[in-house]
Amino acid sequence: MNRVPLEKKVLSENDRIAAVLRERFRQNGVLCVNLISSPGSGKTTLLERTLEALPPDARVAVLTGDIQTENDAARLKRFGFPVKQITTGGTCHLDARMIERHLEDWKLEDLDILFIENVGNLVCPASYDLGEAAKVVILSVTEGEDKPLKYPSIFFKSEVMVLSKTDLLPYVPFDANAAEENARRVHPGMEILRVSCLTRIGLASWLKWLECKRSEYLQLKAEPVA
Ligand SMILES: Nc1nc2c(ncn2[C@@H]2O[C@H](COP(=O)(O)OP(=O)(O)OP(=O)(O)O)[C@@H](O)[C@H]2O)c(=O)[nH]1
Ligand SMILES: [Mg+2]
Repeated sequence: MNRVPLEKKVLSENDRIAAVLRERFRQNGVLCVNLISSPGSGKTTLLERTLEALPPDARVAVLTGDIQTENDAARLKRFGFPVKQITTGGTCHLDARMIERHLEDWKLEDLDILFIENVGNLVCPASYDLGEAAKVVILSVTEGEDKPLKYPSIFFKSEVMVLSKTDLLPYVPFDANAAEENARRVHPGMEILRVSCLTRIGLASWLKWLECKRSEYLQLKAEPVA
């Protein structure tokens, strides 16, 4: 019996579309950030605090993915920026085709930053390039310090880890230093930001990271492609 290497084919098709998206983002100077975490780690809340902190004329948009419901889009639309929900209907990750389709009626030249909130899952989203400039992994303090060791791929591929819900540290048996050590065992030198969206402590470091990333991205854009 001949076996069809379907997974490989699907992934390479995804990579092809992601490469086209990455080039479109580059040409239009759009920093695309892909937020990934387990369900409920605080992706939407971090985006709420981020959108709230931006000036009303900021050129940002959000695509937010979930298996079901438009709940996250409804939460994020309140800030007045363009937001679209991607409902996957069962698929546990976003893929590049979904991003391409949901960008159809947005003009990329009108944007500086595109946030993508992936479906809550630490496994599958790691395998799907969406054309983003950076993946950001969020680990909340209620999840256990060992998660970077158990799900290394996403911690290895993410540029930064946001350790979220740090306001809960006094109430949970979670060793934040051990979690950070584990993340850096998987990804040496990884940048880690401790953030509480409740108290807003650490939020400034996240906003600063975004600002620096955007400047760095624009500098790269200005350099000729080798
Ligand atoms: N204490 C505390 N709770 C938080 C914080 N950030 C988020 N939460 C709560 O965590 C819960 C889940 O937050 P969401 O932002 O919906 O998480 P999510 O990652 O977007 O969830 P999915 O999209 O379903 O994967 C909500 O009840 C939030 O209020 C935080 O910094 N501190
Ligand atoms: Mg969410």
